[in-house]
Amino acid sequence: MILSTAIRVSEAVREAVADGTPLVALESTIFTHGLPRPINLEVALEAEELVRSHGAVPATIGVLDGVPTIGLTRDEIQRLSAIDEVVKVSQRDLSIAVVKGLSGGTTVAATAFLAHSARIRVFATGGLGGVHRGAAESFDESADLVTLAEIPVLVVSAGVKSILDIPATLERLETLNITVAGYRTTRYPGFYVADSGFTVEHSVSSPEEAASILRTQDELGLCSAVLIANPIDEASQLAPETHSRVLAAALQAAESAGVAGNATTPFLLEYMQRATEGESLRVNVDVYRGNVVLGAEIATALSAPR
Ligand code: PSU
Ligand code: MN
Repeated sequence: MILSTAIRVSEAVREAVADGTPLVALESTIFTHGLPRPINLEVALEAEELVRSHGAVPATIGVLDGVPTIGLTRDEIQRLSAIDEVVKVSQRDLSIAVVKGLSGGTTVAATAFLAHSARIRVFATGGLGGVHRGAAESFDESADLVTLAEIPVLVVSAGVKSILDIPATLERLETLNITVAGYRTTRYPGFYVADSGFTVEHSVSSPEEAASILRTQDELGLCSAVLIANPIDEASQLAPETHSRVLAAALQAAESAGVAGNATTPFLLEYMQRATEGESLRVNVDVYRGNVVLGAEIATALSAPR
């Protein structure tokens, strides 16, 4: 494993990589910025448990006191989840966080980058960053997309949140050569809802098939990510009418408040939580659980002898 001395890899993760034990990377922005306290910590720890109970080793990734860490311990996750000055660390922020000794939640971009540096192949998250509405003028597009164009990791997500411009995000995924497949569907998921109203061309039918696609990317010498878009069960989704109504209000509120840049995603998420009296939060957590389980299944399939 070629790793910079600036990066710390836990013993558990080192061993799992060396032994070929299935590993699933988990991001930390989801619990530093995406979810409110105290549920943020509960969800972060539960995600690790879900990975374990599905036969894989979790590697929660974040930056603690200026140290990018792959495989945060339970205590470290707890600390990171409770720091008031915690920053949101995307890939470009990593070096600054190290130099300044900051603690931060790593975004999908930074997490994918760090996971890859430790040879972790599978990463489960809730929703990806994408193209924001109005991006044609604001240029606000998540660095997640750019990073995934050049990091060969398999990411399980429930698509992107409908707070973003979904069709524009799908176009950018295509431009950036990021492989996308729906899990048992060609309807692209809308995070809170099973169907965003947009489609993808391909679907995969099993964890084994998803794992085969990643292996084949390697064999072909492709180095972009594989995105598996895993929809929430229709029975657990946010009611589509509620979803459209609250979404419109959240977008309006962000515009009136003049929210911009990387504060936009946390603002809209918090607004949706308040406006649905926690229902969007329940769905958010359910979506994440589903992705973590599928991530563990894919990691297991990837480690199985062929
Ligand atoms: N989408 C969610 N919840 C989140 C995020 C996205 O549903 O917490 C976080 C992820 O960590 C993602 C980041 O990588 O926001 C994207 O932020 P930005 O658009 O500033 O790149
Ligand atoms: Mn942005």
